[in-house]
Amino acid sequence: MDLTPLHQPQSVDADPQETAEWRDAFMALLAAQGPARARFVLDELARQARTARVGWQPELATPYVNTIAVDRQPVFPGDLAIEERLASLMRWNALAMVVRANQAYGELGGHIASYASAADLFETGFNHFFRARNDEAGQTNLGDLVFFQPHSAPGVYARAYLEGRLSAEDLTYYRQELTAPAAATGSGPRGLCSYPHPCLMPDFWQFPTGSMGIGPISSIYHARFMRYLTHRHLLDCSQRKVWGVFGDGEMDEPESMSALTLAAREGLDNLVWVVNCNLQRLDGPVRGNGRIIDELEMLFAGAGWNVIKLVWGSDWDGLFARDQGGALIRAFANTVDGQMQTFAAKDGRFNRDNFFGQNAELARLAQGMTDEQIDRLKRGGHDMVKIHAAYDAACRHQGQPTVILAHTKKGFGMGSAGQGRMTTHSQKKFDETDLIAFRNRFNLPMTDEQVKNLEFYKPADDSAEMQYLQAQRRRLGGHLPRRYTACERVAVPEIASYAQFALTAQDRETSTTMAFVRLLGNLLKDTTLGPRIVPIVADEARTFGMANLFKQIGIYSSVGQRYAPEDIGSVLSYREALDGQILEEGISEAGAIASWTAAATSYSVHGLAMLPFYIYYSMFGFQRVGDQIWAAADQRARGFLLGATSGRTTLGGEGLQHQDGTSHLLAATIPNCKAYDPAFAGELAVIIDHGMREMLVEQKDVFYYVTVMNENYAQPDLPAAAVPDVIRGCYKFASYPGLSGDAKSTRSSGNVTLLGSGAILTEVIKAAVLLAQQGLDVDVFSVTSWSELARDGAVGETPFVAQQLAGSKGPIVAATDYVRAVPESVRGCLPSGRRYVTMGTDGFGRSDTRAALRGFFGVDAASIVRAARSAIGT
Ligand SMILES: Cc1ncc(C[n+]2csc(CCOP(=O)(O)OP(=O)(O)O)c2C)c(N)n1
Repeated sequence: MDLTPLHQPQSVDADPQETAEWRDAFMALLAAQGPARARFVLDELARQARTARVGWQPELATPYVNTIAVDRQPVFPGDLAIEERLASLMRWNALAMVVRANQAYGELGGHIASYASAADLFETGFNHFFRARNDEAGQTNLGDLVFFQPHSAPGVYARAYLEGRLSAEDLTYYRQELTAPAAATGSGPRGLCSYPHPCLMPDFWQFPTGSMGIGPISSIYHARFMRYLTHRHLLDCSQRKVWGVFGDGEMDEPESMSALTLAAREGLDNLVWVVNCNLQRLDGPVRGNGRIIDELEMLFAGAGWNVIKLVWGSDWDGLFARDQGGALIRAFANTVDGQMQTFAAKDGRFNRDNFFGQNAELARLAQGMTDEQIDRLKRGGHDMVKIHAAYDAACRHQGQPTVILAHTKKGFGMGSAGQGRMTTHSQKKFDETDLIAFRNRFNLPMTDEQVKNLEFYKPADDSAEMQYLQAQRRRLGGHLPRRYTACERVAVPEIASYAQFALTAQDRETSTTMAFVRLLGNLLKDTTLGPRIVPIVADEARTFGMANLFKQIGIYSSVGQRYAPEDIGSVLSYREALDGQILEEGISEAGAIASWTAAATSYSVHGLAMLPFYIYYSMFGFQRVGDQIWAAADQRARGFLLGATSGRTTLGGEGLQHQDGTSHLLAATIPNCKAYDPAFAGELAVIIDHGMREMLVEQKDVFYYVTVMNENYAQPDLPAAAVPDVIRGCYKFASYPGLSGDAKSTRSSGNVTLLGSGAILTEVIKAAVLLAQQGLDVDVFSVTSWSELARDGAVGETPFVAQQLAGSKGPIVAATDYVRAVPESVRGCLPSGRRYVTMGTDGFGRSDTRAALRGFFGVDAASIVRAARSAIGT
């Protein structure tokens, strides 16, 4: 469907005389009675039209002009001239940083054009709106959350340089994080990471945005999580805002779009997006043959957002005022973005001939303007007065999130070197003429020599500019971005108080999923820890037997429950509440993981440690939203991911798309993710307990991925001695001495060592019994974490797994419900000289019974017996 009104057929005016009468009547009404009455009458007419079914729909797109009329603009509260001079300096320092890095090492990359388009959008925020966390006078004001467009990072560094937070030397190590002296010695200039990465600059960046789309969705769920904290009386976030500056090309990402309706439904008026509509992405125009601003306006308005179009700068005000006949609006309605980009790339003369030259009315408007003036006509996103008006309106708007669609030029001010050019995204080389032109364009107080040497420029501390810069930030609470980590420890109850049922399970039959749910229910009752727990589901709570939690702790809803649930009389009835604790995200894994990230980083973003448990179909985790998990890892998340119904053969019936055999492989690639595949409830309890202590008490930046299964089987007691080994990844489960056919003889006919994890450990145990019956001595080890064993093996002198297996004998056979690469990951860590055979579930899943699937993939007891016999050569 083409959304641009440009392509809608123009209806023919059959009776201009009559049309004029209607128009005059409406204008008279507006003049006499004002806009409120005018809106009422329009609504009434619309109602009539609907009743009569005339088939009329109002256009969602408004004309290509500013939403905020000139007479509604507040007075600009700052010193415009100083702010413009400061912005020019940031532009220069950002440019110099990138060009210098690339002069030294051409491979380093970096971007200039994006920040060139976004500088005024950033600067107006920094000077007037973005509030920093402030801990002065014994009071903590936690400030706003700001998401920065990633490839505009040089601009944020450039500001931090003027603010005195980064040195000129630091800037010279942009994109040289390893070469910078601080990397080797811990002091001196530090390297600046390419994009916002809290992992790499943990005192600076708060939110990773480098992968397009993740910043936008994350910002929505952070804003929603602030509401959750407020409504649950954990932390008052009611005065704080979430700002996000994103690209217009970035809006094409499914993640950018997928939570728009959630933001509107939740009435997130604490959220402001600024979409930098420079009309270009990397390769070319975002919508060459349409208009991205119109398209986004319709999309956001349809989703329920407050939309502010910020299209033209102040120097257009006079033109619009003189344009009584509406020639400009008509001309814009016929100008597609590809053409608008060409206008950006060309000079004033070209624009006079080709834009204003389209007809006599337009030409008249441009009369009296020099080519230079035409060239300097600003788009809205480059005019701080207009930007301020838009931000101010966004801050005051209530009941809806706001998006500001800011029209800019990509590579603004880069002249012939890049402004509006198709190739500008990656432009990072400037010759001397271009540099001098840039200096002149922005009136930089620098000599030719300084410019050619790409010197960074910083005015004296006592200059009016620097005084102003610092004063504005002081007023807003201090500098940002800045990342904090201080938060109070949360006490974790003794394991026996909540997990004794799992530690001494006495062979009762249950699944690890059920054990997890019971464990979670118990933890929720702890008066200290319980309120900090955030259970998260993506419409699978019933699948995992969690429906009892609906009643117990409620599902969070910002409006409570406005209906009587069908099952109101049931003890498990569906209960939504303002202070509900469960985040039920519906069928959006992207939303649920964004929600998890917000909770998992609350310790840093809000100074309040929360503990999220997101439980999901394991196949729809790393495989589906792996990049978001990677970003959460970058943001140093602390929390639990529970991959339920995991294992390619343990989840019978569901088939290829649902059966997960790879999540442990993917989890192992994330450095701060500890992944476990426990077989038994006792192991699970020990793992969760240890994880909670690492995250909440020791405050380590780790998160846990734990797989849980839906297969019921006998749950043995966990011996206390095994506890530390469960955490390290492997413990001896049992020995099965070979049984001779002759009762008097105890001589074994060989040895074999079996390793297993998750539900497949039960097959391994069955195989051990069979092998023992055949006269073999068998040792069985439960591997709780292949990746922890492999990591230990990569650094330790004698790998832990080798120590564990030292007392065992014979070939080693390992089986899991995951691809063979998972157990293969420890091959290099095993005791030397032992044969190692791995069995796994490579290939596509199938729908059938567990038994059939395990036979098919060769991970059932019979297959393990065969593999063991073949390994020992019998
Ligand atoms: C998921 C993802 N895909 C691709 C990229 C590579 N990339 C970086 S910037 C960019 C273009 C961005 O265009 P836009 O959002 O319009 O921002 P602009 O630079 O034009 O302001 C692309 C494709 C990325 N960073 N993330």
